[in-house]
Amino acid sequence: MTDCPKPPWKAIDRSGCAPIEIRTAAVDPGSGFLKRCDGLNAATRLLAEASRLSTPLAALWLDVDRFRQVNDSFGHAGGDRLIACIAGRIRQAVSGLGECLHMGSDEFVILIPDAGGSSAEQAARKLLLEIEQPMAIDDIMIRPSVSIGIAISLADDDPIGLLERADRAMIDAKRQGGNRFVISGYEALPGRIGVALAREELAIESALYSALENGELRLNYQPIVRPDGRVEAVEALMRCAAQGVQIPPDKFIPVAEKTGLIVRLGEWSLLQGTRCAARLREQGYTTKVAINVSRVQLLSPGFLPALHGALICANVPPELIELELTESLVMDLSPTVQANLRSARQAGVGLAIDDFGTGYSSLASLKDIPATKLKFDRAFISVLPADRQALAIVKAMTQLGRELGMIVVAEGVETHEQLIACEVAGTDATQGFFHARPMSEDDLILWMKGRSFK
Ligand code: G
Ligand code: G
Ligand code: MN
Repeated sequence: MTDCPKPPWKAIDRSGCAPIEIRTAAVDPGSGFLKRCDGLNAATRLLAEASRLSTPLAALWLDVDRFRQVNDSFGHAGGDRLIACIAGRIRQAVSGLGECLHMGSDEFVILIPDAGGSSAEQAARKLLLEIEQPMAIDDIMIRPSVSIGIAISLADDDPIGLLERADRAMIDAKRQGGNRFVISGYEALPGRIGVALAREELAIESALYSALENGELRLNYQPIVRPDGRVEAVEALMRCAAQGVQIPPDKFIPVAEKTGLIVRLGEWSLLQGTRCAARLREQGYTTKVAINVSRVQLLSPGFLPALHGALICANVPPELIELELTESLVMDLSPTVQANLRSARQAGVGLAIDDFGTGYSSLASLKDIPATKLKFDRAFISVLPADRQALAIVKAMTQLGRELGMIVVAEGVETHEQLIACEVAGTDATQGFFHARPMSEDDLILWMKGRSFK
């Protein structure tokens, strides 16, 4: 490490700190991966060679997706095992092709001589396939993945510039959800607006962490009411305050989904929501609690244990819990998502398709999900009763839901006329500001007590 050229390394270290020491325990001792600064030497050497032979040198920058989540969930020993396993898989995928460097923590660089764009893409595809095989940590199967940035050397390139471009492309791959590669030059380069948005997202991410730690998350509940006045269910809606200032859910949910934090937030809402169902039950109400879940949560190997854990902790029958699945989730049913949904349903938990009618391919997916409830998007309701076409669609969707044996709910009912229109169309229940706005758990109990039905 004595000849490690510090200033250039600092330039590509996003944390701005001194280069991270390689934790040798994290690296497969047999991997033969080069150390961080030896890596720069290798890049310098290979680039000089490439320039002499007039052949391109490809740099692939890999960063493990959701590594922080693995560390948080399984501790550093679990994180180290993941890194060692991924190092082994990288070696397997690129053996003989080039040199591999462990940049420290969860980052790797692979240098492939005489490789242009298509060879580098081929290597990246192979890496993604190899790395995403399931692996077990503490009896839980996880599917690791990486984000890859690719840069191909240019004439008169310098090693730092090459690696920086690969690193930037990797960040773009991560922004697009990870488990993919981006070739430098094709990334959506953040302009000034992009930078401002990125900063806002970082601020929201940091606020979410502190809200989790400081108890600044809340669930509010909005009733879903049957025509006879009975409360069929309440929908749990997450609220987040950072030092007293509310962040709207349409801002923080997408950031939480992008960063993987939604998994922790989702586990928290499962725990809170089931506890609220238990409290309602103690008060004599058999009202269901509907909890929103994102696709990212359903892809997480910890989803079912979290659901079962929440049910056990709260001691509520699974029939009192419903999972609300947004249509974007429903449109993209991977085998993992489907298996998790089926297991939840088999355990007795209800499944509601949320915001129905606003996306694509929703009809096809209806038959693939064992859903128990269909919720129309409020776009159809807000134009009632005047819009005859919307009314006809609401009637047809109600009939469809009924025939599939689902409870049919209209969302976003704000006026008495809209309520009547929905009831004429035959919906089983309605939700919206007309009945009540989302409210705190204590307010919900008071609101329920003020009604004549149990
Ligand atoms: O009140 P409203 O603005 O709360 O909610 C906006 C959107 O945020 C909802 O449509 C819902 O999909 C999403 N949302 C609210 N709470 C949660 C939650 O606990 N988990 C997830 N995944 N999404 C939520
Ligand atoms: O999860 P879902 O997409 O269904 O989220 C419900 C959202 O709809 C929440 O943001 C909630 O605050 C909002 N909402 C609930 N009732 C009404 C309503 O009557 N009108 C409008 N405009 N929004 C509503
Ligand atoms: Mn919802």
